[in-house]
Amino acid sequence: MNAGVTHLAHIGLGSNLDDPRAQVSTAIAEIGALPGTDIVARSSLYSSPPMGPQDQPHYINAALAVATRLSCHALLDALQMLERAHGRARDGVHWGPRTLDLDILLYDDEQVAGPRLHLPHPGLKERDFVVLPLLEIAPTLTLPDGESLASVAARLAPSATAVRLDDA
Ligand code: A4P
Ligand code: MG
Repeated sequence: MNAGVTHLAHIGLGSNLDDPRAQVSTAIAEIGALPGTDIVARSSLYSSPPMGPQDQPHYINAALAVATRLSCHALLDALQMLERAHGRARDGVHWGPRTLDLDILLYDDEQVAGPRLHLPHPGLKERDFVVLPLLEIAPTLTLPDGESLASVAARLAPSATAVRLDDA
């Protein structure tokens, strides 16, 4: 970690077990308390039907922008520690239910394809429950491949199922 450099990271949050709204709201506060990390923007909460196995509850999703001095791998370590603290059990069900899922969507303009970390997050452009909260907090964002987030959102719009919760 270079203590002098601040990075802009976007984080996607998801939960569909054990009071998902509380899981996501608590996680936002916890991310803001990570060392060298400040929340720049947080989206509303969104509700969406599950992608993957359908025999699981709807999800609550949200997106955060943070300014952080953590490296992308240190940030991943910290987010996985928070997932575990929220009782996240990795039981092997692909896209199965979870108390808390924290994904690094973007980290500056980094493009990484390592064993533990892919940047941008590989599912970003296909998931309305990621793109819509992200667009709310970063309407003018351009992805590292040069495509605007607004254009991704427009492409997803006809089949989008995520709904912004007005009271969140
Ligand atoms: N990993 C690689 N890149 C990243 C990154 N950018 N951010 C690695 C975070 N982790 C990253 O993730 C598996 C591994 O991905 C990690 O060990 C990390 O090193 P995981 O969280 O353990 O497993 P997973 O989440 O079950 O797998 P996957 O494929 O990442 O699932 P997703 O993409 O997180 O999707 N439906 C709705 N409506 N809303 C949701 O939020 N989420 C999922 C899970 C399924 N269906 C959903 C939702
Ligand atoms: Mg994940």
